[in-house]
Amino acid sequence: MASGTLYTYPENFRAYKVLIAAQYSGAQVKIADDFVFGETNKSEAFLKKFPLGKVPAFETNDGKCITESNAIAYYVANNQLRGKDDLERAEIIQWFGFADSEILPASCAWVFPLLGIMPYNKQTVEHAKEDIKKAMTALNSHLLTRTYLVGERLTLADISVAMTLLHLYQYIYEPNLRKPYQNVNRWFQTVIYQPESMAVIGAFKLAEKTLEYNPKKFVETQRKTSKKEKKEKESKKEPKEAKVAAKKEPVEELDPTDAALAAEPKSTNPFDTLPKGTFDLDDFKRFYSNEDEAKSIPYFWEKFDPEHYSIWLGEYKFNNELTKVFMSCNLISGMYQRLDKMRKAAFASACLFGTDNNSSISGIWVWRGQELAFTLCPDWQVDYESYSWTKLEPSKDETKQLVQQYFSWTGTDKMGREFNQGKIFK
Ligand SMILES: N[C@@H](CCC(=O)N[C@@H](CS)C(=O)NCC(=O)O)C(=O)O
Repeated sequence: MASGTLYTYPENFRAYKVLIAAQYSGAQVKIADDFVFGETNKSEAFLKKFPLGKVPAFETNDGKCITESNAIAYYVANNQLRGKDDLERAEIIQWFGFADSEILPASCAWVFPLLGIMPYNKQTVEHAKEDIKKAMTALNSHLLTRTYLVGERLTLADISVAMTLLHLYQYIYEPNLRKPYQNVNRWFQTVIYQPESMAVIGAFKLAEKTLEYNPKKFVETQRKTSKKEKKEKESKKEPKEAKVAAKKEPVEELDPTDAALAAEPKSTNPFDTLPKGTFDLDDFKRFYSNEDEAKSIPYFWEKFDPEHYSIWLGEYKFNNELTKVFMSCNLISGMYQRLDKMRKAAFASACLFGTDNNSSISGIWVWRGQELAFTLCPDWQVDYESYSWTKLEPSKDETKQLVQQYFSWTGTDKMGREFNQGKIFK
């Protein structure tokens, strides 16, 4: 029977696969004492045995080393878990691949920002949700007529897929979100409430509410990580005497809120990560404010840097719901306020065409970068989905005309409504 030492940090869903399999088989799996993630697995001794420095990692009592959680689980499992024939064994490998490729990357992309481990990017999260939906729908159909994923008994396929879904059921799938996947829900609960699973993960609780995104959490995680890295660097560099002296000085702990706020102006404007190019937007804004459009529009084209900036037409999607002109103007001002941090590298002229109960909103936007800027920051995502966004080709005459019209507040909208009011975002 298999026996050996498992290296892992606590509550690692990958290690759970191994530990549950061992509960079924009776394999003697000892969890390594004093394991410190980021330290033990980066030590020379560990890397000698497991060159990637990843966990879980398993060392048999006679010194053989195995990595990859599915492989370790297979090693410590019994025949029932491994499948009764070649077909079942192939199917189990198929479900390992399904868990690792179809569920895991998308689950991490969705869950990790909520846990503050990764920054939030709306587009990535929306993609992840779509991917998970596809995987869950397929899984749900497969389980319509089956109790377990492979054959008639619980196998490693069930353990591996269920553990990979653990975070989703723990942090995301509140009752409404999990409702479309009744077969998966039933099966998942069958797997996790087996005595062998409960001996490892305890009494698992399905999410009652989806965890909410808190941007400060990520900043705080970053702060802790960089503080830890800094400490490590310092402790590597410093002579012993200096270390002893430093110990006497208490390290000042920043309040997380202060840390989040303090970090903001320096490092959290997403535009800071994009190359500046040659277009001095502040200079253009000044010129535009002080000069007539007859001068400022040619000035714009003279200075505009198409490699590092892009031009967009934003058109409000719900014009038929617009009533009073002043209310529509408030809609634009409100959006500008919410996008305050975007001013740093963006400029816009939004216009309201028409009159009360018959109007439309649209605008020309210019910002640093070639992508839709709103996706760069969760704070910028309140309004943008109410608009359709068209990227304009700067060299085209059509673009020149639109810039001319919107920057000089003239003309009509597509329906022939006359220009009424304009607002500049600068
Ligand atoms: N495919 C591997 C993935 C292992 C893995 O990525 N482990 C992470 C923690 S859960 C790790 O040790 N990361 C440390 C590192 O990348 O340096 C498995 O299933 O065991």
